[in-house]
Amino acid sequence: MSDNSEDQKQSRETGGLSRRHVLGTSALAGVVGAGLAGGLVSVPSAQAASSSGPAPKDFVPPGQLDEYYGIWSGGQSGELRILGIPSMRELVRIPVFNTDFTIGWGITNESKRVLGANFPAGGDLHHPHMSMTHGRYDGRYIFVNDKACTRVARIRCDIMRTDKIINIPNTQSIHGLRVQREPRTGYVFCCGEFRVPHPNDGRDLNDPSKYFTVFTAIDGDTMKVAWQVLVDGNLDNTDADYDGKYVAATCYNSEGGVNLAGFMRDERDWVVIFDIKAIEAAVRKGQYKKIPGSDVPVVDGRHGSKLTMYVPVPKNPHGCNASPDGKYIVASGKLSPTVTVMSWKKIGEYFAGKLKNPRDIVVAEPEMGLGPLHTAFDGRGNAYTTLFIDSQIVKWNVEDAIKAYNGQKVNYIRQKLDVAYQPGHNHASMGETRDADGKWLISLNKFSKDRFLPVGPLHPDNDQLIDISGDQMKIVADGPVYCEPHDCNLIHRRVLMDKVKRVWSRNDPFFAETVALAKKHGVKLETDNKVIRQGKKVFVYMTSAAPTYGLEQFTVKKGDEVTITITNVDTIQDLTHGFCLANYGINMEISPQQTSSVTFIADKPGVHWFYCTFFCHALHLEMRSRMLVEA
Ligand code: K7E
Ligand code: CUA
Ligand code: CA
Repeated sequence: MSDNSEDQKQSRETGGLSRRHVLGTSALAGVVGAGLAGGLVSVPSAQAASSSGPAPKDFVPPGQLDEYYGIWSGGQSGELRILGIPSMRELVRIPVFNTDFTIGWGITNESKRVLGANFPAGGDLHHPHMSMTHGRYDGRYIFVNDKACTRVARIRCDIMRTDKIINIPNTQSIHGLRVQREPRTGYVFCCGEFRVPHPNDGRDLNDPSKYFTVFTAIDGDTMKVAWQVLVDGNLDNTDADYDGKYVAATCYNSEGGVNLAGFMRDERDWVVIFDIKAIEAAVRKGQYKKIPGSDVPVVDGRHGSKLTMYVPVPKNPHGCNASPDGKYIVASGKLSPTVTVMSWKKIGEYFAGKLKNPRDIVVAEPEMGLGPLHTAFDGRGNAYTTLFIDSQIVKWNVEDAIKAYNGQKVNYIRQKLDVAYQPGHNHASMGETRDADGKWLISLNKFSKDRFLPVGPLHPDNDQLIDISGDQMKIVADGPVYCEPHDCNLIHRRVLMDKVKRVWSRNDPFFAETVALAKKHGVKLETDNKVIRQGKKVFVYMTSAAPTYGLEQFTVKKGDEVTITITNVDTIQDLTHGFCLANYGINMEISPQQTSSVTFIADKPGVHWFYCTFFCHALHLEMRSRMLVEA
């Protein structure tokens, strides 16, 4: 349905606005200008760039800060990444389900307490979402899912560290994850994607009639499962309303299939909608079961239940996105060229018994193009849907789509923009909140093909920055990223900047257990440098202050269980020390005012230097001491 000349016009526009091109032009102009003025030819400064024509919209001059935090899924890396937007510069990586040698995630005792003792090797992180209060980001937490190992984690925004990870029972593979918007988060909703028997202990292997999955609500404050809902079919993506009443999820396997043909058999699947208040009431009244092996209330939300409704929608829907005006929930069709627009108000009427047919809540089903996956919103009544197969983003108007559904002759499509290539999620700045500001859109493209220098058969993804502030979408920049970010949030810096700590506070709960153990040992972490032996257990306490550790050496015996606890007594921000123990595979970060600890068996006798791994001082290389292990 895209008009050819329109497409050509757009590709002309996007071609003319590539980042390389614009930067190249202004750099050249800067050089020419300097030459004409008789000055030295130098690297063009920010001023030179802006005085020689308009700076590209994503240009953030040296020393200036980005306007948005980009909270990026790290995909198969299991980590979360934070970018500055619009510059697309990566600021930090936050290990979540993965191990990380830079900060010692998976190595330090503090991280192991979060990960659990026998944590799996990695995770597949798809969906990061910040906690909200009254439909607005509140800067407390970011919640993320692990599709690989059926887990959900919470990241504390003040220190940007993972502080809780939990396993979700009675399902396999958590995919969709969203937060309760009203009154606050509150619940973290997550979708169990794979159906398996429960208990999954080998007794019912190849009897799919015994397979099922559940929808889960986690209490975001305690990180305990509050309740689960047994559903028909499976669950893919989810999103909640702005009133705290309902939450919806797409299902692509209504068939209960166990292979591709099975997942695709029927022409329709469904969106399942959960009545939060009714579920809470059922749990209060004890109308639930517990599934052997877990201790969480599971209510029955299968067909016929009053707690849920099943809305038939075209084949294998995927993305599930609530509009920031609080009115609609949009399911993207994937194998159907349509998206289905549903009204939260009508959902309320259905649950109140005023509407009989679940399809009565559908207010529009506009055609988009091939492979609609996810939809974003600009807060001005427009929606932006990715088309995976067409490699496009469609801008469309929601109210016009509703008019067209009601038989009026209106064109709801505003623009189709080619992206490079095969987009999955997109995300608009503040677009999943009441503060949707319609400035930037990110298209998270799965394929980059020829857009970057070749780096081997594994290509980076290509995340494109799109200016949506005007009538027409305009691509401003390409951003290569290590695959595979599925999703991101664009969060205005006003939400976070003042909440993020620059230096640890000494009473941070992140290392409180370590501090409590030191207290039991009678150790004052900020001043004491000593070794305490309890049988075969040895506790080594020391400070770090650039450029020395508090101990020049300590001695243990082969086979001892050694716990090294280091407190960085430096107070200057950015003055991080490290602790790397040679030939023991141990490294950890100790940032200003932080206490970090690690426990290991001293199984290799001899001299082992430990050294600082963060360049903290002119004498940083000299910041090293010895562990002597007696044979
Ligand atoms: Cu569409 Cu995991 Cu959000 Cu990937 S999911 S794209
Ligand atoms: Cu301390 Cu380098
Ligand atoms: Ca299906």
